[in-house]
Amino acid sequence: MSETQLEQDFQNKIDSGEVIEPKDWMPERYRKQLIRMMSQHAHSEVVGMLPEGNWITRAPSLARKAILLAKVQDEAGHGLYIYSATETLGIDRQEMNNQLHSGKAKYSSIFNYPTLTWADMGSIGWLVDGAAIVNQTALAKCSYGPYARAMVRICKEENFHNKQGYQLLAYLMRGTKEQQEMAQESMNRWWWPSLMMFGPSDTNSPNSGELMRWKVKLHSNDNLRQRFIDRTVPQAEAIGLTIPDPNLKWNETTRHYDHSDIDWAEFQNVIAGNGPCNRDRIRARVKADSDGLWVREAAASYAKKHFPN
Ligand code: BYC
Repeated sequence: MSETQLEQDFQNKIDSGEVIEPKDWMPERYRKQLIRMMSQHAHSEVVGMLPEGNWITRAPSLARKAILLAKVQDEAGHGLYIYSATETLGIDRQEMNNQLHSGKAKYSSIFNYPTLTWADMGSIGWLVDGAAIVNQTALAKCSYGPYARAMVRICKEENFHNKQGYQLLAYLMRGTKEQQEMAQESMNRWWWPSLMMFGPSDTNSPNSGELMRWKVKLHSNDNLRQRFIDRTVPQAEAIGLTIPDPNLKWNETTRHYDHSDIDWAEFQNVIAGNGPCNRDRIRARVKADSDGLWVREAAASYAKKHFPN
């Protein structure tokens, strides 16, 4: 069968809603796009452990510490599911890590911001995991089976993350004046970077057209961002937090919130490697990789000896 015919059949499968599995024929470009996007996602989960891990030893109570520990461990698990799902496309984990360390592969811009106060644990759970849920609920219906299935479980866990973050902030908002100010100050810092998680605006998103044609992405970046804003504003109001956007306003005609423009120069700067924590994050991951080398070598040697085939 000719390449053109194979591509046509592939597109027909996608159009009729069939799921693509690892052994199915797929265009090389589909494979490459998935590897790019899924490895970026897996790296985000693992790098995302760093800003929250920073607060485990400083959690204000045993219960908060147990919750934070469980959340950070969940993120490690998410990274592992997605790395495994990405390996079904013919790339191995070490190669993905090498791409992260060399800067070839990205990870979410959001994790290049520092966690300065305890309230940031609330903002990450509520806003960052909240944004991730909106994005990942759509990805759970994407055309690539292993990715879609990983998303189903991940979304369940992200819901717990989201709720614990919101509850943490709600608790601070019922507390002292200082606690309320800490929560608001944290919200002020995390709101705009959370909106940037959805990627550039639709008119400036080079990968969206292809990914939507292949139903990897089911909704555009702006569409998902708007969904996140619409569901988050009433939650902020309910606990007395103010969204740091003077132009935020409910629009009766569109039935969505209008908002100010996003500072895309800041976004581009962060994804180019110049955010507040980019260098620290990569340094931490390179160190973890080299510190863990002896474990990987020992495991490989054990496997070779005991399971030669
Ligand atoms: N950060 O054409 P576009 C979590 C890049 S972690 C960095 O729109 P696409 C959590 C993009 O890669 C959840 N880079 O791209 C963990 C592309 O550059 P390259 C993370 C970004 O792929 C721990 C260029 O900009 N979720 O939940 O169509 C604790 C042009 O963009 C970003 C995922 O990774 C960004 N924000 O759409 C708590 C979801 N945005 O690669 C929570 C999976 C764009 O060509 N990924 N870029 O050099 C996606 O859904 C899509 O890849 C994106 C971007 C919507 C992010």
